[in-house]
Amino acid sequence: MTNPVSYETQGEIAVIRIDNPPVNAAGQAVRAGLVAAFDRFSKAPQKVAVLYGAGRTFVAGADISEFGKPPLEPKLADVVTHIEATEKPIVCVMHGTTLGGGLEIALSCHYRVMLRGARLGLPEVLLGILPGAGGTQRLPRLTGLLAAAEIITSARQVPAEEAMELGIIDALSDAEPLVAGLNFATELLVRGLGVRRVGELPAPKPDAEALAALKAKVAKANPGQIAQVTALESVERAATLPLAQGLAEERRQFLELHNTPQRAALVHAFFGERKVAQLPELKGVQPRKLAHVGVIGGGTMGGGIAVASLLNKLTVTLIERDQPAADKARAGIEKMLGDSVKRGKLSAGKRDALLKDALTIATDYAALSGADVIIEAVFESMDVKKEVFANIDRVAKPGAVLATNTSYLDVNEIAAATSRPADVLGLHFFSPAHVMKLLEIVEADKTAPEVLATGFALAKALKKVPVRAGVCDGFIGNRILKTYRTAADHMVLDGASPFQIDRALTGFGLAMGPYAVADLAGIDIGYMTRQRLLPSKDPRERWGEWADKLYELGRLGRKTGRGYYIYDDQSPRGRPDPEVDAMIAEERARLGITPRSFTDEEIVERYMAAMINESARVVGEGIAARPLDVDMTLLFGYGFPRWRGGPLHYADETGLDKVLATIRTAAQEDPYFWQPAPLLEQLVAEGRLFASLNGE
Ligand code: T1G
Repeated sequence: MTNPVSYETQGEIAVIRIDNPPVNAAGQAVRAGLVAAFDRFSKAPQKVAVLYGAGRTFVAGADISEFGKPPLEPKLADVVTHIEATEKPIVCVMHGTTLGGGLEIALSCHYRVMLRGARLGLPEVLLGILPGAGGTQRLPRLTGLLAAAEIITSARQVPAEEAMELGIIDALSDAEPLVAGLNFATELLVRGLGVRRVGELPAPKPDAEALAALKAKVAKANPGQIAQVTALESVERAATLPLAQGLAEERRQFLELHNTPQRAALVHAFFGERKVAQLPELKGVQPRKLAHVGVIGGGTMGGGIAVASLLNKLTVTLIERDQPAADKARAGIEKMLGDSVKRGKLSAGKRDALLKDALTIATDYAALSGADVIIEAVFESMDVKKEVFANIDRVAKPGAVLATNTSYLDVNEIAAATSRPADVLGLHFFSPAHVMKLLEIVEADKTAPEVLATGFALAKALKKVPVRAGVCDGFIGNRILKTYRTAADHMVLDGASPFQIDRALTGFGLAMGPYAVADLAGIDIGYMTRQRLLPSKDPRERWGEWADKLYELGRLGRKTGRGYYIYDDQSPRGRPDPEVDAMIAEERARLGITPRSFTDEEIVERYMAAMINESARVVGEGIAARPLDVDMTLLFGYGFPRWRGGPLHYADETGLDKVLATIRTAAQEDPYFWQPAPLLEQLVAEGRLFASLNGE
């Protein structure tokens, strides 16, 4: 392998360049290369060294793909100590995103120049670890404890100008990285300045009160996670321990965190988030042109899709059925864009320009003739969708991609309503469509590869996390949701309360429990699903009717102030309702069920077993291409905690035999619902993990 760290000289200046695309990650070869380069510099006649990165960024961190594997020498922690100890001055140039170990390398250099527009940060906590190469000890020596603790626990990327104000860098530059470095080095030579080690700066002042307040805030914002608070405590020690001891403690805790399931889950999420967009079968397939999006239906979903498109530089033509509906749709879009302005994400001028130049709202399908992709977001009814697609077929230009935003209907049947089923696919957005990251891209039987690739290209343009799904009722996410929600309903029938279930699951880390989610989405949605599935219901299926009664009573959730919970001034986020308990008790009596108690652990175990089992079916049937596709679906669309990696990563972590045992135990009470997924049984029999199906 060629050495990614090169060494050249320009007169009295040594130029050390890291060239390890795409992001100059500090893998083993870079680390070894840095040690060799600085050893060479120490012995060379050059008086000052410039360290910079080739390509789009200085080092964006340690090489995450080395995590969880046997450590390779030299360790970054030792490399930075080695760099800092150099007896001649070193200038580091930071461009792009200097993150994690990259910033730690920069902090071990004696001077730092940063390009305007560049950013820096220590995002390690997002991977379940803390900065392990001096970040928690050196950064506070430059910024003070509180600023360093805030940067590290928030993982945010600090803009160059702010880095300058905080004293993290010595100069800002508008030049190219190498030129910026050479200019600064020349100045050092002229002024005769020598080494200036961050590690030798006085320790930052203790700030117990402010840090305690920050710690409480951080713990509250990251429930269940350990890295943030551990990192903060490490920063705190910079005030009390000498550098060497502080570094040793940091290292100890880094290794501890590195060995946790949280770290493994977060690294799985990091790579999963990127891998979902890379379907092996789409390698080399060119997407079609994508500049003009047509949207049919200007309700919440259609409006959200239009806003997402507008915010990402696409032109939008939206169709509504008549002028009043078109006016309403425009008002909805204006409001959503207005909210972006309020949140500081969009300037008022830009909003006005988008509304004037990039958005057309029409009532005639003919206006769609120029659209590259047409997304239907009308009422969820097969007859309505078929009619809409027949209309689209008449006006869409040849080669336009035709998409349905259905959340469960058969995309094959919809495609058959057109003369060009190869151009049709599902694009299942999640509400609100301009906010939620997940996009299920549904491949129907006849969808052409370049049409699927266009779906992925659209997701990229909209900055969404795309997951390919096959056709079935509910695709990946809603199909799995229906199953785990059913498991929860069964536990309620058997003796748990909705409140206990939600509490147990939020304790596990879910953003919300299933009943709080149902109240938010509207109880009518679950009701409609049950009504739709009623005709195909198996006689062996357990079916509690109490939830339907809520619907019949007009208790539709938050929007009516009552659902599973009561929402009012006293409890804006909901409180349990004795009336609901009474309805459940009545239902149990009707069914002859003697309620039993459930522990929170048992609730989590069963709920997760149901989720994992259905996920295994979804993978086994090819509805999801890989286990990681299911994991990312749940992470980005269903509030599953990132630090648990997704249901199938969690299953691997828990032990598949244990999950299967839970299913078999539950099957003794209800053999119909708890049928083990063949794929789960197979993996257990072969002693393999879901991860073995994720590919390279
Ligand atoms: N290691 C390995 N691969 C990485 C990587 C990294 N640090 N960062 C990015 N990649 C890969 C990524 O998988 C993708 O690959 C390609 O680069 C482009 O990334 C001791 C232990 C830098 C802001 O957490 O935040 O230092 O999918 O698509 O949108 O204390 O990547 O093309 O095959 O995301 O332009 C701390 C993580 C590490 C930074 C660029 N650093 N990376 O975003 O491109 S821990 C991080 C990012 C550490 C020390 C500790 C972003 C980015 P592929 P991309 P992008």
